[in-house]
Order: sequence, then C-alpha cells, then structure tokens
Amino acid sequence: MAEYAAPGQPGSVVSYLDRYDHFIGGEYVAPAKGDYFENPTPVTGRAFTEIARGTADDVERALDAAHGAARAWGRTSPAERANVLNRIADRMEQNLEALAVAECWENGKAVRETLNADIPLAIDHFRYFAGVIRAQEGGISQIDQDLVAYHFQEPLGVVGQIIPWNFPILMATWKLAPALAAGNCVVLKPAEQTPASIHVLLSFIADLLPPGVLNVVNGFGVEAGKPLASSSRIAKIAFTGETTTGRLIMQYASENIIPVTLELGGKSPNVFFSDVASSRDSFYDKALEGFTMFALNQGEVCTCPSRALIQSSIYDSFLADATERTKLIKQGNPLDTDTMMGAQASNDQLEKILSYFDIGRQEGAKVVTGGERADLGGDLSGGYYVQPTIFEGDNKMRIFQEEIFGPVVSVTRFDDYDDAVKTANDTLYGLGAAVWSRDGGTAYRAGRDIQAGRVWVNNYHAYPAHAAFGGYKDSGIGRENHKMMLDHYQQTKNLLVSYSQNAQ
Ligand code: TXE
Repeated sequence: MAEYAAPGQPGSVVSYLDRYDHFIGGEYVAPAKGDYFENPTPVTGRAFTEIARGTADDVERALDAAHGAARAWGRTSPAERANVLNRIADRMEQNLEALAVAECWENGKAVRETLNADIPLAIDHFRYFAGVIRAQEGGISQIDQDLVAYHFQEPLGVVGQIIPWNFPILMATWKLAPALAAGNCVVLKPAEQTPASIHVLLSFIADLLPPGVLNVVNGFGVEAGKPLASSSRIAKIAFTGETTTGRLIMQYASENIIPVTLELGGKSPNVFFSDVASSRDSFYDKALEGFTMFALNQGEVCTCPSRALIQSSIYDSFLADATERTKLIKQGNPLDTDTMMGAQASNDQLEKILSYFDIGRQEGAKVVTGGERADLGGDLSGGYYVQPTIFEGDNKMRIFQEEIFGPVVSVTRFDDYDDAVKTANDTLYGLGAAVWSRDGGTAYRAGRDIQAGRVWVNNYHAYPAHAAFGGYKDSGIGRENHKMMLDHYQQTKNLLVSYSQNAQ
C-alpha cells in the first residue's frame, strides 16, 4: 500500500486554497466581478479550492477569444490537429500520477481508479480521435456525366460544453477530444464542485493549443452555465448532468436553433439469469464482481448498475454470495492505493444519498447491508463517506425509479425472460444495462430487447473510446465516444459542381 502526498506536501501538485481563475485566450483571467467561492475536498471536508465565480461577462470574454481563434483553427489540417491531440495525450501520460492525485483530492474517488482507469481512458480518448480525424474522408457523388457533388465535413465553429463532477477529466476529454479534432473552438464550463483537476490538466497542456482554441469558465450553473448554453454565439451545446437540467439546456438551445447533445441520468438494470449459477466457476465469480459494480466510483456514474434483477430460482443464493462480495469492498482514504471506494463528491450528494436511505426504509425496502453514513475516523471523519448499500424491494419503489447516484443497489427478482425484460424497461431512463447469461441466445435477445443505449453482456463498466455511448428515453440525445461522434461536431458542406460547357 502506498499513500499519496496531501495538498501542499512535497510531491503534491495541489495545495489547500489554491486559487483557480478562468482560462481565456491562453491566459488565466480573474473573474469580471472579482468574486471567488470555496470548495471543500470530499476526502476530509476541509476547505480546498478557491474558484473564480464566472458570470455572463466572463462567458462573453471567452466567446470573444474562441471566435478570434476559430477561423485559423478550423483551417488547420487534420494531421496538424491530430498531432496536437497526440501531444496532449503524451503530456498527460508523462503527468499521469499528478493528474490522478489531483482528481482524488477534488472528487474523493480512489486513486487506484484514477491511475488505472480515469486518466488512462482520457489519454486513449485523445489518441483515438487523433486517429479518427486523420482517417476521415469526404465523399464524391457523380450525379451525371458533368455534374459532381463533393461532400466536405466542416467544423461547427465555436461550441459550448458543460460537464459534471463525477469524472472531471474524463468527462472533459469525452467532449474536448472530438470537438477539437473536428476543428472547433471550445468554451467549457466545469462543474462548480470540481474545477481544479481541469486546471491542473491545463497546466500541462495549455501551451500545446493556440490561444482561444480551448477556454474554461468556472462557476455555477445558472450564473455561468446558462449564459453559455443560451448564447447566440455558440453553434452547439454539449451537456452532461441531471435530466431536469438537460431539459433546460434544450430550451435555451431552441432559442438559437443549435444542436444539442445530452448525456443525462440513468437507473441501469443489471440482469442475472439463472444459468449464471449453474456452476460455481470463474464465470460465476465474474458475475458476482459485476453485481458489485454499483459501488464503482462511489456509485457516482450515470450508468451505475443501481437495479439488480435476479432470476427467482437463484435469487437467495446469488444475493447471499453477492452480499458477501460487497462486504469485501475496501473503503478508506482515497489516496491509499488499496482503497476501492472513496468519498462522495460533495456534501449535497452525501445528503441526497442519506435521504434515499430514509426513503427506501419508509417504502418498506429491506436493507441487506449498509444503509448508513460511514465514519472512517481521524482526518477522514469530516469526509463524505457512505457504506456500500444493498436494498431489497419492488421495482415500483422510488429507490428503483429515481437516480440516487451513490453506492446503492436496489435488488428484486424476476420469474422468466419476459418478466426480466419488462422490469428492466420499467424506467424513464435508458442509458446503461447489463445481461449475464451463459447462453448466447438469451444474452443476445435480452441485449436487444432492453431499451438502453449501452448494454454490457457478461461484463460491466468498460468504456473503450471506440464503442458508442449514450441514452435512450430520458437518458439523453446523441452519442459520445466512437467515430460517429464527429457527426455531432461537424456540418456537411456540399459543393454541387457542373463541368458542362453547355447551357442548362
Ligand atoms: O447536476 P446538474 P448536479 C445527476 C445525479 C446527481 C444530480 C444532481 O443524479 O445527483 O444529477 O447533480 C451545470 N444551465 N447527475 O446538481 O445541476 C452545473 O453547473 C447551464 C448525473 O451537479 O445537472 C454543472 O456544470 N448549466 C450526471 C452541470 O450542469 C447548468 C452527472 C451538471 O449539473 C445549469 C452529474 C443551467 N441552468 C449529475 N444548471 C450524469 N449523467 O453522469 C446546472 N448546470
């Protein structure tokens, strides 16, 4: 076990009460109104960062910078942009530990995740879109002997991006890599709870981008996010966050008739068919591990498998084994390399989860394990820790229908295939799902019948850059990852050229 340095200690890239300004036109810029706000670190609850409180004036300034850079950046060759993205990836790789640790202090997540998943995935994402943009080709259609249609993909121009706090660097990367690859300039607003790790990232990569290509305005949703999303000076808005906020973003965008991509909430079903337990082998073990994925990233994942549906014939024994496995999750200081589950990202999120513990109990759900705040003692007593929690109940309950966004799974049973699919689809959401079965036919059929944009079959929580990700139903519009993502950041230009010398 190793433990990483605390803020301000030798070897740490962050200190207590570091101040983070906006990043506009290649420079750090103080907020127009001069206001800052403080954020605690979820690890200890102690005051951590001081952040520029952005307003419409700051957004305008960032949009000025972005528009100033848009023409030149949009005309760079795909190879030039690919080189920049690859250099960003290289710098991130060289500074992987610093980024991983900054992300922990800010978000509370375990360093073993940020070192092995969050940051490596972000690095791969830049490299993937560097490859994708170089490989992109236009199209030519010969309409008749003398008439030819050329199709070019052009950048949209200046785009707005608003991201949440659960994977600050990865969520920024999911949006930045395709936007920049496609030749757009960006104004990004990080979540007010987690602006620091993006600024730590900027400290490593800012010199690789021409001034104005990437601008970051900090601040709160209504004060900084709304002026960005409702600006007539952006050509697109991309958003990840709560479904109710997503509705507002669509309303703002409709005023300016610009495209929107939304990655919203989820209540993902994790479906275990009885044949999973036909043998107590490594596949069974893998399925139990898949069950515990509800606690990954403290459950603060839009695809958290927050509903487990287990076939009745194996229900009792599978749930007993899964509960034992859940109890092995090592919760502790996020900066210890053997910690599996860290702190919730904010006090608000902690309070929300605790309120759902009450709601579940009031609804008559049974707590199988957990169900309380976790006090880890010492310095961590002020941090935002929650026990991994399993509820048993009915799919109609609020704890089965509403996004808790914590390490909480609500478990119920199903009798047969139709019952499984019906219960899995009995939700407003359609982001993620998983199906576990040794039978390829069952797994395939269920994977197709469940209404979700991503269905994992016999695995969970893998996020390769080249697999499309996004929601059905109230979970959103559009996709992230995969080369199809470029469609969300480009527009098609058609030149219809006549080579005929004759009058039409
Ligand atoms: O989300 P918000 P919050 C869910 C999760 C969580 C709940 C609340 O259930 O408990 O949402 O989290 C910006 N105009 N998800 O309050 O408010 C805001 O500043 C423009 C799921 O943090 O949607 C932040 O940058 N922007 C989700 C971002 O939107 C606005 C991840 C997200 O904040 C705005 C996070 C406005 N009017 C939370 N209001 C997922 N899909 O992964 C807020 N913002």
